[in-house]
Amino acid sequence: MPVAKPEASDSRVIAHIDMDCFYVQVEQRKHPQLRGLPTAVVQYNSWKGGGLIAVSYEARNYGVKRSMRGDEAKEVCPEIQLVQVPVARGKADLNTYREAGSQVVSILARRGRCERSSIDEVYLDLTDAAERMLTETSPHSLETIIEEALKSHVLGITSREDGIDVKEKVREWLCKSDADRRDKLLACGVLIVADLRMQVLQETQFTCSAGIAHNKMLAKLASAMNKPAQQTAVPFSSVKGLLESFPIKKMKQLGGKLGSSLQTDLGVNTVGDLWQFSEGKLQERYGINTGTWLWNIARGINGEEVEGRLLPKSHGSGKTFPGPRALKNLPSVQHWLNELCEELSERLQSDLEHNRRIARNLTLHAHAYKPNDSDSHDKFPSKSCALRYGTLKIQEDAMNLFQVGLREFLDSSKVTQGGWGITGLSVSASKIIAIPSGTCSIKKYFQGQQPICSSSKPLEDGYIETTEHPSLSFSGDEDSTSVPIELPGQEASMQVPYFPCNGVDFGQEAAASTSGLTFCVGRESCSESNLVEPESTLPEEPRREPKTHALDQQVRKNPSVEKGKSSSILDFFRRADTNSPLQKQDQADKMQGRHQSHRRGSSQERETWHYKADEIDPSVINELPPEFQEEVRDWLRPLKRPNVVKGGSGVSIASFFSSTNKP
Ligand code: TTP
Repeated sequence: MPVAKPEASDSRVIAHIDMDCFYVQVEQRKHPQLRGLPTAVVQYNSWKGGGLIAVSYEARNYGVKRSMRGDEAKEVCPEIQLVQVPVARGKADLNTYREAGSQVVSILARRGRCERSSIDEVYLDLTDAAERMLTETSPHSLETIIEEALKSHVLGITSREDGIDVKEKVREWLCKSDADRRDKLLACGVLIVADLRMQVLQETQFTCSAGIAHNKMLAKLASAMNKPAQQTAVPFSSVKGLLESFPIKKMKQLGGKLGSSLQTDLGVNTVGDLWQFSEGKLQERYGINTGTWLWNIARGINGEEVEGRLLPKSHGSGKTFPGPRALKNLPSVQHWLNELCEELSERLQSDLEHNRRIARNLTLHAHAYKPNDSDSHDKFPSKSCALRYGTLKIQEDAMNLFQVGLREFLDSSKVTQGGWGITGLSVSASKIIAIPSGTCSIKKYFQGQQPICSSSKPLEDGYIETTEHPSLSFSGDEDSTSVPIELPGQEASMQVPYFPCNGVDFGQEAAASTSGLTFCVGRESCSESNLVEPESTLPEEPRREPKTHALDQQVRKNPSVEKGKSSSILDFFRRADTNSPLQKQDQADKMQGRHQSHRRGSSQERETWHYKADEIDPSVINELPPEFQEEVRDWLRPLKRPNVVKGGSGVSIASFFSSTNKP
């Protein structure tokens, strides 16, 4: 029987942390009276008491399951507390849960490279921290080991039959001075994770479970083995025992067709069953890559790195329309797409403001059926295009994508003939990148702002056909598109009514965007009335209440700005850059002939540049003439970030988790 070949990665220490019944815990923190009670979070829809999406462990003890509806849960557990998931725009609003997840991530990231893999799951690479601990304070030299670490499950070392001796066995294993180096490192990982979990509990009031192993795959398997509020370690010597009887379909990426093929074609039901097949045989059957991958995972070999990523890889907003709620016409699709895009746009804006990140790709996914068509198993094709910032643009592009997908799905242009239904819609923003901070020249920064224009025209049948569109390239493959970026903020100069200005006015614009700077050069004084753009021709600004912003306050405190000194700064930029974004925008508008009606009147009177203060690298300010440097530095003063909420004082994680609610 083949044995796992030791690899360099065997000496890594990887942890997978998974929050326990996460949404329930978030709700219980909000409503402390629910702590310890059987509780479930339900989707807002009220049919049969709503669908359960998270179930507390107390409720699980009564037999309540996630697949149940609220009414069913009440039957098996009459005292269950059902909490509705927050709703916004007619759909579940997950922001509270996302923020709670971020709070946890910020704590876990203290000890090693951290990858946020879902709303409530994180991988940590603790190799460096474990090596440091082994050198400086090796477990065998410690006088006391924290209680939480002693309660760990160590596969192959502890078992239920061990009874009260378990902690002693764990202590021995943790402190074994002649252990294999890999086990010593793992023992350090166990101590570090126990400590981190205690910190999470104390600072957030949330419990979590963890797996500690030599790679991501094993750590993930282990974290689910003992829940809630416990941790499980997988020493190298226990890998074989863990995998031997592990159901093949429960392995990551084997829940679908590949796993089914292994079962039906090769008679493989557990990971151990795979051991009889050579790598060559598996390659012959499934191709070189998949064959090797299967051979490796059967032996617990997985070299996948923990990516250093604290923020999500993408943003998405979706909604399902089951049964009779299916969307059956374009106006209803448009309505819901607008809602989803508005949410997506808000999240993109927040990501930009808080994390200086922009997304470059917009994708539309849908689930659809064709009741009048015998071939109703066709999938609605996902469609992608370059992401343009601004709620209206995202809405417009998403609708275009939907219509392209629908045509393909229906395989004709009979979109108006009905006979289709949409049971799920989602929009997502991906290919997220950090805004480069090393702008090598402030002039280059300003020159780099390229406007990108789009056009679409209504067709006679009432649908939008995308015309030549430099930023729209349709593709079913999210990763295949390489597109120009329309930087956020470019549309903003056309979004809100301008205030009269003679020099610089930051009032309304800065208030509308938490980090926006508008440079407004007056050629002659402007009146408010001729600066307000007709709503019908303008892209829409996300609906926000104007608020006073640090930048705004700063400008008000700095009379030199109001006296028009900044128009000289702009003169400086304009002299330096005859190909300014403003001029490019004008040229683009002329070429496109768009917004003529509202721009004609205003562009003769003033020009507007809009930049995100956050995007300007402070180091380039030295390139400005000295008289402007201080002023610009003031504008770019960092904004305050909210503090992490602290709370909770549990001493032991298990003692925090009620165990008195068994039926
Ligand atoms: P999970 O981690 O799958 O589950 P959980 O945290 O509720 O419970 P466990 O202790 O067993 O890990 O999901 C995390 C959250 O994601 C969950 O609290 C609610 C939400 N969720 C859904 O909204 N729909 C779903 O289908 C699933 C699986 C989760």
